[in-house]
Amino acid sequence: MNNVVISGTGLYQPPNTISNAELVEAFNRYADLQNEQNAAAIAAGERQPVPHSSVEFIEKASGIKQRYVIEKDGVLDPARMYPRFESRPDEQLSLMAEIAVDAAKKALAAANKKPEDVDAVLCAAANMQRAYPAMAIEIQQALGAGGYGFDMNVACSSATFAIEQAVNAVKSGTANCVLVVNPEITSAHLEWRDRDCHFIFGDVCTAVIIERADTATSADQWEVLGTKLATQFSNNIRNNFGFMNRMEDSDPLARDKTFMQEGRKVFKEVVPIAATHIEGHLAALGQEPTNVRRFWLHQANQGMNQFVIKKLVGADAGDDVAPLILDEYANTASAGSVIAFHEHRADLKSGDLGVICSFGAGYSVGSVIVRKR
Ligand code: CO8
Repeated sequence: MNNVVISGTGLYQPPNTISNAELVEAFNRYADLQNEQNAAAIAAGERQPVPHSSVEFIEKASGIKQRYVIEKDGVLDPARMYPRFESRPDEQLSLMAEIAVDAAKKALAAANKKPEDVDAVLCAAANMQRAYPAMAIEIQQALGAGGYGFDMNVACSSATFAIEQAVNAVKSGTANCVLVVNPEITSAHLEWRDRDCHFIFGDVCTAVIIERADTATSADQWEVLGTKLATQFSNNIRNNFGFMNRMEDSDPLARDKTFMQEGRKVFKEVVPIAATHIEGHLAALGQEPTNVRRFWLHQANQGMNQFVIKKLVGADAGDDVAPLILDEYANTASAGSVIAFHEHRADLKSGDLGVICSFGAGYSVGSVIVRKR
């Protein structure tokens, strides 16, 4: 069995930001427009008016202050309220592959690796742009990597679940160097017209290089001590968009064809699942939560992360223990914990222990325990 390290990470950051103020302003214009158009039905009590959103609510309930998006104008157009993407010819790189290639090149440079050193590409994200051919194979070709590639989806836990596949492949010797990419174009599957969730998500792509410890040459290496995955079925986060919709004669624009959640139930149910999972994983490796120098947690809600850390170490989570990136990026589905790891690890010292942990739809939870070399 080979020892395995994470030897580099990369981040694609979209060119546009939307502040809460801009988002709320556009949403409230949309609400006013709807209410004007439906004034008679509202006055007759046949329809409820669309209520206004508020910056104060968003910041207090979630901790999110802004989000990055690939396309901004369509989202902020009250007559549209979703991004504008142009369809591309089959010969052109798809949008998911394009942002993944950008993040992958940065991760390869950080890991001191060439594309031809990579012998597996895993494209792991909460939604895929198409069914086939796999985006991972498109990315493999665009980079000039070897070996094989495949797509996989475990919603918000896609990145940690892919890291486990990569770690096992390298450990067993079926691959030497694996690229995991997480292109999350969440703006395309968020319902921007729903006040309860319009503020939640942002676009981004992360990339991680996982390789044999004896081939790693980068200055910043993280030994993977263990990975642990778990799932438990729940309908509380759901999206019914899929290839069967047409055959079912269901409306492709119906509310259930984009992200839906029972946010409060998710909050309550997922916090104990995540805390128990991390504690169990650390215990299996003979470690206590208080031995962990840093937790890079899933970035869905500031309060959720505070509760998870309180359950684990019995204290409030400062940024030094569990850094937050969701104020800047919002929830980026599977990429959130990887962005936190990417941006908040430079100050750790050799021997320091860290936990990367995702949790979300499924339910799913995945943890990766690492030690700085
Ligand atoms: N402005 C003003 N008021 C609002 C707004 C708003 N924008 N939204 C809701 N309100 C109101 C509600 O109507 C409600 O009013 P009332 O009390 O009169 O009924 C009140 O505010 C409170 O509403 P909530 O109970 O919904 O508020 P919460 O405090 O629960 O906060 C959150 C809502 C922020 C959504 C919170 O519940 C949360 O973050 N929960 C956890 C969610 C989570 O972790 N989800 C994981 C999802 S991500 C994932 O797994 C990946 C999925 C795949 C990716 C999909 C990409 C698109």
